[in-house]
Amino acid sequence: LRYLTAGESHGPALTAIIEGLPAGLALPEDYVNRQLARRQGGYGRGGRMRIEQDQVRFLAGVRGGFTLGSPVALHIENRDWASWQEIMDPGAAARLDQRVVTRPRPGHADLAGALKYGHRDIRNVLERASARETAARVAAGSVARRLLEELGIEIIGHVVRIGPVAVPEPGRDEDILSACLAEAGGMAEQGAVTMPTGVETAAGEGGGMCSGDVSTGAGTSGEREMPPPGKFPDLFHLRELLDASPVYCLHRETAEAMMREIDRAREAGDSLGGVFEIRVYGLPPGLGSYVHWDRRLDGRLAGALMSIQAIKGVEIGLGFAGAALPGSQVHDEIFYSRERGFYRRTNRAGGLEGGVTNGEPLIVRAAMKPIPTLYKPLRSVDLISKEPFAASVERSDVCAVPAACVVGEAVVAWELAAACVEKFGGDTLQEMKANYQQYLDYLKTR
Ligand code: EPS
Repeated sequence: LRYLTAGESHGPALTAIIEGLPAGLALPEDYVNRQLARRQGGYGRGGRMRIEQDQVRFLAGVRGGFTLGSPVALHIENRDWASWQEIMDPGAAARLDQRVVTRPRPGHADLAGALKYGHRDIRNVLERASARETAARVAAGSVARRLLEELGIEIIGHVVRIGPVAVPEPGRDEDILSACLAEAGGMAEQGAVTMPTGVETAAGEGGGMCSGDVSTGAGTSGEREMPPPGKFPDLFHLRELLDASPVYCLHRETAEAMMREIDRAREAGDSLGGVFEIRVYGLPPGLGSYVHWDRRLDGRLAGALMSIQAIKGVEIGLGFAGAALPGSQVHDEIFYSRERGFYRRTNRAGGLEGGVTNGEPLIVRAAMKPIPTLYKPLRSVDLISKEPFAASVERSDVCAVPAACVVGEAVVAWELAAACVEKFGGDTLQEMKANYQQYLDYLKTR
């Protein structure tokens, strides 16, 4: 499975070509559009999002709503193109003398890109380096996500930090998602009933990377048995909560504080970064491989997440927190029962061991730096005149962490779908599903 994207931020459109999908996958445009709309949302976006209304158009590889097995070409129009036609014209008519950018913005690809490609107009760099490109990645990732759904694999992402404001650390033996659900109101008491027990599987007592729970020793989870694998948390309810949150944060109080922080940053002419977490449920053990460096799924996921504009760090499972703990408090002990097969009571590894999925939910987090386009001026030097100046802008996002979370879901979906295609192959979805079922049947014999 592979894909390429093309498109400038103020060019006519963004394009992606996807190759390697099985035939027979249902692929409604609405499904992709829903993810595109989520990416456009989020408190803290700038004026551009009022202009764009991203909609996908399939140009190839899909007929009657199903994939054909041929390459899928998709297209997302840039509405802003209307105001940029003369400047961005691909032909000789382009007004190359207008809206010329010679002042590199600190934190952007501007200076390095202009030096590398020999551009005297930084517009030639920023147009492609822009996070506008992530619309194409979300579209491609939605296609991957659709494939994963067919295999019973579900993805959910949520924002856990914006600037200094973070969701409270869950207590020992508490999972961040259950803590957020409880806080959402009325869920606490009914928790055990309405919240499928799979939530506990999500991060177990380790609480994944979120908990920072350094006090929990291995094997101290007592007799609290994890639910059988394959059980999900109430993703439907979690997604409803996420859709209702302008910052895509499940913890209401924190979400409000995040918005206040974004307002403050906007007033101060500043920008904010943050952290999002992606979880994936229903993964079988055995995706990815330990046999070669470039087949390790942790490396692929980290690479995919790091390739998102402004992402500066990735953690899997306990992540950096694990470096401060003794091994006995980091590794997930292995148990066996006739009914459940091999299982864990904790998920500090975040669902990956040796670069291979271990059957537990995947937990990855990514840190985004504050957007470098600031109203508050930062010092820089003109590319041509070499004169110092103070870099500032007229239009920008203050915070794009919620949007980046949706992009994160997309790129994680892509890597997982690619790993599934590698392992289960098949030219048709039916063939792929049969291969998958055979593997699941085999696992039951182990
Ligand atoms: C971006 C700058 C802003 C963002 C843009 C990414 O665009 P503009 O300079 O046109 O106002 O709105 O994001 C998108 C267009 C998008 O679809 O996410 C940047 O410099 O990266």
